[in-house]
Amino acid sequence: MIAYFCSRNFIFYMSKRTFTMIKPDATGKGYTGAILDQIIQAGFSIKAMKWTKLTVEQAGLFYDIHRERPFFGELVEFMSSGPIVAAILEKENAVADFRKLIGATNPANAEEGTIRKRFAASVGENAVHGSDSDENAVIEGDFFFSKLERF
Ligand code: 3AN
Repeated sequence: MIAYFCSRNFIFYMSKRTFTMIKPDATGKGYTGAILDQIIQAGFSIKAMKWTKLTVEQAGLFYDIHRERPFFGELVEFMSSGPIVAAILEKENAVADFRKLIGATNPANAEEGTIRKRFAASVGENAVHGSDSDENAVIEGDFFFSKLERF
């Protein structure tokens, strides 16, 4: 993590890492290679990666923050319906730059050329996950990877 100092003596932090998953819709349609290629071409380097499948319980734990939302059941069912690729990615300004690369949650609102615009079908099945904060990037990376599995 890098500390940046601005003129009014505020200190803020910009993490170099984010966490992503390629979701079951995208792995099932054979988009994994193309999505990884777009991520790497955008300047992210892979610091940890695994191909795995979540149980309903594991998907529920990962998305615990959304437990009260109306789409929670649908979300955990979908996220445990097939294989996913989980990865820790590194780049300057990783969280914000990756959110930009993937596009809006609803692919219908995503900018042209973003991963969700290219590969996602709907707001529920939207091809990729990207952490929404530095703090969640650490929590989500720790959910999937031990110290031995990352560098
Ligand atoms: P994002 O993944 O863009 O950060 P969140 O955090 O609002 O979006 O939602 C987490 C996940 O929940 C989304 N990636 C999507 O799969 C699912 N989701 C969000 N909104 C809906 C919805 N209205 N209906 C179904 N699933 C949704």
